[in-house]
Amino acid sequence: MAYSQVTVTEHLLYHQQQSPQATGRFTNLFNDLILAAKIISREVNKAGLVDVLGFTGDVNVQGERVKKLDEYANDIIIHRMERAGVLCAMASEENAEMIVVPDKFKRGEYILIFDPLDGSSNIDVNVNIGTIFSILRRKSPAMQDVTLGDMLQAGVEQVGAGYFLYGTSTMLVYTTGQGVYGFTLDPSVGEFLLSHPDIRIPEQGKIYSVNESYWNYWDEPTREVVSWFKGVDNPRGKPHSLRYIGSLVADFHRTLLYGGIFMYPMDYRDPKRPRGKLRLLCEASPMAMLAEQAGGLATDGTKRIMEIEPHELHQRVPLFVGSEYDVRKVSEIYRKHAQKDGADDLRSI
Ligand code: FBP
Repeated sequence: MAYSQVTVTEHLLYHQQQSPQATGRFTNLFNDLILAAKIISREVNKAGLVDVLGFTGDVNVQGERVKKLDEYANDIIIHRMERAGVLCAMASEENAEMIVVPDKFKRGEYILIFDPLDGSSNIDVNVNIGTIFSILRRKSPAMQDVTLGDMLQAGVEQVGAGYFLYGTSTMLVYTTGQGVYGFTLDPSVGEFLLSHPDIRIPEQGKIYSVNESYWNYWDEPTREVVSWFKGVDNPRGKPHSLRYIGSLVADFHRTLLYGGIFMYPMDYRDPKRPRGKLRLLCEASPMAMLAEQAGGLATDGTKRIMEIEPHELHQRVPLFVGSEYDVRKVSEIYRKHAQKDGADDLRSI
């Protein structure tokens, strides 16, 4: 059977047969997540025709004005996943606190952490946006109340991660630790069908992606990193091309397929609190698992994103993700400066 006729459920079941302790509950989780994404995709596709563009008037826990579609996507995912019967708790980029599944619903051992609509600055201008998700298993015993500790797990603890991309077509890209697979929604049959089997990131890329308008807020090492990608001192002897969409899902998707590097460095826009923008749990960790499963790397400049122990739900980190050669080059430059400053890994957390 041509691979483009393989559905996500069939693909999940096939991979589940490889793991003896599989129960089918993971597939149920995915099926409900996919239904939520189909509903969001339908709304995104007709965004200009229905009243879902613009702001709700509220401000979220990140201090950002909430977009109507962001709120819509958040509500759809929480509504669907509370009823999935396999989760005990969730965390959303839009909600300050963790979301415990009410006990009126059947619960399970899984935890879903998600960014309901990534790339919110692009929603109203019809540029690719997406939903990013990370799946964990609770650590505390099932009969006890689920705790924040169950949410604050390092990337290496993820049992699954991925994103839905709402663009020229709607895609699902995911991993359960056995490689990375891309599926495209065929609206005529309403199914995500396998379109990109076993995705591998090219070892070295030709593209770098960063918002250079923050140059004045970067420290010297970061400026040297970005300058390196504009230089010719690389095996190709040519500068990398610059591409920046401003939606992490879209910039990451291009990096996954074409190679290169996506960077969101730490910056000093807030001199008292230099930091990255992207969230560790619902953005950096899932993208790191995908990148590593596709043969790439993901760091905060020097430290592996997957090994960073989270200490708060909406913790932010610098992110450098993509082709192995390019991400290693970044670490090399940061380490050189760290050693010059006599500091060891100043930058990791
Ligand atoms: P949200 O849209 O989910 O808040 O995500 C943050 C984000 O939009 C990323 O998708 C993107 O990579 C980044 O912020 C763009 O930030 P900036 O406008 O500072 O370049």
